[in-house]
Amino acid sequence: MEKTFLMVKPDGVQRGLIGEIVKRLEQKGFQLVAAKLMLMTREQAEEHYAEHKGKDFFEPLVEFITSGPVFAMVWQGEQVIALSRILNGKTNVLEAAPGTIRGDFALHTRLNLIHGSDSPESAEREINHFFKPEEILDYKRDVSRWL
Ligand code: RTP
Ligand code: MG
Repeated sequence: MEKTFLMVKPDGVQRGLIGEIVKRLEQKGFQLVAAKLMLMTREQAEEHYAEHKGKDFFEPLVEFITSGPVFAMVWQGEQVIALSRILNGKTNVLEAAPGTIRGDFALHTRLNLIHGSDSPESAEREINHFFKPEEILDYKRDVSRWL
């Protein structure tokens, strides 16, 4: 089953949107397999966003992402990498459609609430960057057992 790395950014944590974002991913049908609230170090942030090094938004981005706790998660499901990015919405605030997390809640292209891996290679790298293998759980969801 495909896995991806998703992270509520510091603005989402501060605005109390962790629950709203997790709810949307659960409702879509994805399964949460790891999660933790953490502070990203500058080194972690620079490595996480290495592809953007040299761009004008790199330094403000690193400042923003290290400014407070983030909620790091691993989700699994069919095509979760591409489908979760559709739930997140477009990066450009002017293109993020209503109904998406960014479209419904974000006012800014940088302060855009959520990160999602953009390819299978990024997902593997980012999951390994933020989680130890033993922090990622392998379990079956069976709602009928609990009702
Ligand atoms: P993410 O990596 O956070 O999931 O977002 P993304 O793929 O949609 O966007 P990406 O191009 O990877 O950019 C990473 C993050 O940098 C900030 N950004 N600011 N022009 C700007 O000011 C600008 N462009 C990008 C956003 O926080 C974006 O999510
Ligand atoms: Mg990206």
